[in-house]
Amino acid sequence: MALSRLITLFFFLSLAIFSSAAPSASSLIPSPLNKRGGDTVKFEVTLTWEDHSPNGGTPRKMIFTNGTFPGPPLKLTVGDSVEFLVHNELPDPTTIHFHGIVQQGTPWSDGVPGLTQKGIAPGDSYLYKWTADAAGVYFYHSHYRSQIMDGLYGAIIISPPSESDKPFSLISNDTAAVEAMSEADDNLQTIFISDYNKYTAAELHEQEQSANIDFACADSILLNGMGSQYCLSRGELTAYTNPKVSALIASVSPSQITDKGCLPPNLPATQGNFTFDIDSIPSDAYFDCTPSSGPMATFDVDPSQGWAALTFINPGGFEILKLTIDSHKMWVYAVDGGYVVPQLVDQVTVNNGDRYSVLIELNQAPAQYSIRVSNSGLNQVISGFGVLNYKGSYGPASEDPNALAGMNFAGVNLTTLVPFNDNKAAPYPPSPPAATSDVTYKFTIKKLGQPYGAYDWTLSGIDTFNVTLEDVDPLLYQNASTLESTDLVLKTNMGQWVDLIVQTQGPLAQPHPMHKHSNKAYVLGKGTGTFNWSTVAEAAAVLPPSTFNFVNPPFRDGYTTTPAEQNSTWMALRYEVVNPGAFLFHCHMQTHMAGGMAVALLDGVDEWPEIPTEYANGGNGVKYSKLKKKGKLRPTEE
Ligand SMILES: *[C@@H]1O[C@H](CO)[C@@H](O)[C@H](O)[C@H]1NC(C)=O
Ligand SMILES: *[C@@H]1O[C@H](CO)[C@@H](O)[C@H](O)[C@H]1NC(C)=O
Ligand SMILES: *[C@@H]1O[C@H](CO)[C@@H](O)[C@H](O)[C@H]1NC(C)=O
Ligand SMILES: *[C@@H]1O[C@H](CO)[C@@H](O)[C@H](O)[C@H]1NC(C)=O
Ligand SMILES: *[C@@H]1O[C@H](CO)[C@@H](O)[C@H](O)[C@H]1NC(C)=O
Ligand SMILES: *[C@@H]1O[C@H](CO)[C@@H](O)[C@H](O)[C@H]1NC(C)=O
Ligand SMILES: *[C@@H]1O[C@H](CO)[C@@H](O)[C@H](O)[C@H]1NC(C)=O
Ligand SMILES: *[C@@H]1O[C@H](CO)[C@@H](O)[C@H](O)[C@H]1NC(C)=O
Ligand SMILES: [Cu+2]
Repeated sequence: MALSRLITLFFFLSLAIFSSAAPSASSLIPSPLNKRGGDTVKFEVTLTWEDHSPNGGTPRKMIFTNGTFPGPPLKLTVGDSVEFLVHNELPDPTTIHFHGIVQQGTPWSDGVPGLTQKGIAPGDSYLYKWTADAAGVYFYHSHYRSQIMDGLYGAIIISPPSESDKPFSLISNDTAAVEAMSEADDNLQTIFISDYNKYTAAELHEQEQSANIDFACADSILLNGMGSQYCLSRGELTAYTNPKVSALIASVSPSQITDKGCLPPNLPATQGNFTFDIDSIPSDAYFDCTPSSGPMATFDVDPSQGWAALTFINPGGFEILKLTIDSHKMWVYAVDGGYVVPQLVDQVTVNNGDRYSVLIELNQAPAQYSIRVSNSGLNQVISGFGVLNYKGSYGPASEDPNALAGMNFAGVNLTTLVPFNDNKAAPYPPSPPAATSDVTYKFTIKKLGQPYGAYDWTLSGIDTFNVTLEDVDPLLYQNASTLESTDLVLKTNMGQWVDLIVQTQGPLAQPHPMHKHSNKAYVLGKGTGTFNWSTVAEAAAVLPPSTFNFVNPPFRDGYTTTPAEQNSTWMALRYEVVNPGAFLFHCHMQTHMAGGMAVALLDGVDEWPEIPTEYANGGNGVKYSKLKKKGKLRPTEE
């Protein structure tokens, strides 16, 4: 039945390819806004609350950024100074975070409510100012509650200076090919891959509270805001049920995944020891599946160029996604914006918040190839699709798509696939960490447990970073030397090397895509069991040498914990304190972040920054004189 399913899916694909409803990705990307480096580049966007249906189903309210979802890309060159002015015409407060941007010397522009600013009230504006320090692909997104799930995100592409060191000669000795790869990188296309729900972020949070569940069931997987809702037959769902899931659902009746392909939410094995009230939520939140057909994202590539570059970004609410491209291998050459020693793979997993840049050799027949994006977690059987469209294409790639597909709708591999190995993502050029650290902080990810809800999480192992902390006076604006250190507010000094040990708690724990604001951290190592040592040095003295990599470890801003299937797991990160300010360290699953899985790192408390007058006292970054002229912005008190 997998075969018939694929053929049916292929039929959907073909329909969408030939329907005029499918816009091409390039038509969504405005012409470059800037091409020179070292300039001040100004962006101005308005956020509005619109009726929209990205998957052809019932429209819902979504956030449009300047009239589009996803928002317009910001194209920059290393060295540019950015001014990003946002007008909030939403019914709720918001903030904008520039994900992966270090904010060196501009911590007040990091966009985290309660840490670096207050929420931008409806009707107000805010001016973010920062420098494009490093090349790569980043993205901007809402950082207020779990508001990303309402659609506030857009790409940031920072081009390197013209003569920069790229890793493409590690892929080929042919100078023409290396040139073509560099050209492809300069013209990369970004692809947001994301889960989508017909309910708003606030509605989903209410459902979590009323049913007492940690929500994890989507309607669609979108590519650049386009997709469909697919509903499988019961036979297909049964065939696609992972054996591990079968064991988990044996205790509920009926013992099956839902029509939407989801693990039922009332499972103590996955949710913990809670009392659920699943009848209190709409039946289509988890159970009923209503098929709908929306546009399919198409990515045009020109085989005469030899190579094409794509960067996948996952801004999604809770689903970690893996992808394959029919008939094509991918050279992964950048992770989280930083070049890596390239790996030739068939499959890439993109955790929430992460970016993976791949080069594809355009050496196949000129046709249309499916980009398959599938949930990688056990929580749901679901996929979304896009099209890689060769210029001069004769149509869908083959009469027998099964010959081309790497994985099925459930994400199960149909051939032996080489997946990208995150643990071997060596930075290019190499940039090793310090051999030892100055301070170690330990965290334990778990639910708080009763009397709290099944959606309340802790990262510190003690307290939840309650969303009400988003509404207090920003930590950055306080005197760091008098601020109390707690399990949720940790202090470091300038120049220190800091180790963050993140532990998950077995017997069953899902992977958590952690994200650190400001500068990147090294992933030194991961392990199973309790991290019983007080430092990495102590652990390294005892554990096998292969446990840690002090030579060329991954250097990135997203770090996903190893799932626990029995024992607990741990992950050791190391970073250097280079940028004083208040920065969040948190899970990028929006449900988990809104559930409190976060801590604040007060970096460089010994060189705590002085706040510019235009941001102080509740200011919004706009100088008073300018405002008076425009007459439209809230003035800064001076
Ligand atoms: C948003 O729209 C305004 C008005 O059309 C335009 O001036 C501005 O450049 C747009 N911003 C971006 C980032 O495209
Ligand atoms: C480049 O050529 C050298 C010498 O023949 C060979 O060892 C190496 O594997 C080649 N590199 C690539 C990327 O093909
Ligand atoms: C589950 O919670 C109840 C309290 O509501 C408690 O009596 C029971 O011991 C708990 N069970 C487990 C396995 O922790
Ligand atoms: C799927 O991948 C696994 C691990 O690489 C491999 O053992 C298995 O044979 C593959 N399945 C198929 C159908 O090729
Ligand atoms: C978060 O704060 C609110 C308001 O103070 C409180 O009602 C709620 O219990 C808190 N949640 C947790 C998990 O502490
Ligand atoms: C911060 O607090 C310390 C200790 O009370 C004090 O010495 C210092 O002057 C304060 N700094 C500022 C900028 O107010
Ligand atoms: C860690 O310590 C705990 C409690 O002392 C112990 O039960 C466990 O076996 C230890 N684990 C390892 C890997 O040493
Ligand atoms: C789990 O921990 C126990 C005790 O520390 C150990 O004997 C066992 O090998 C571990 N299992 C796994 C899968 O790591
Ligand atoms: Cu998480």
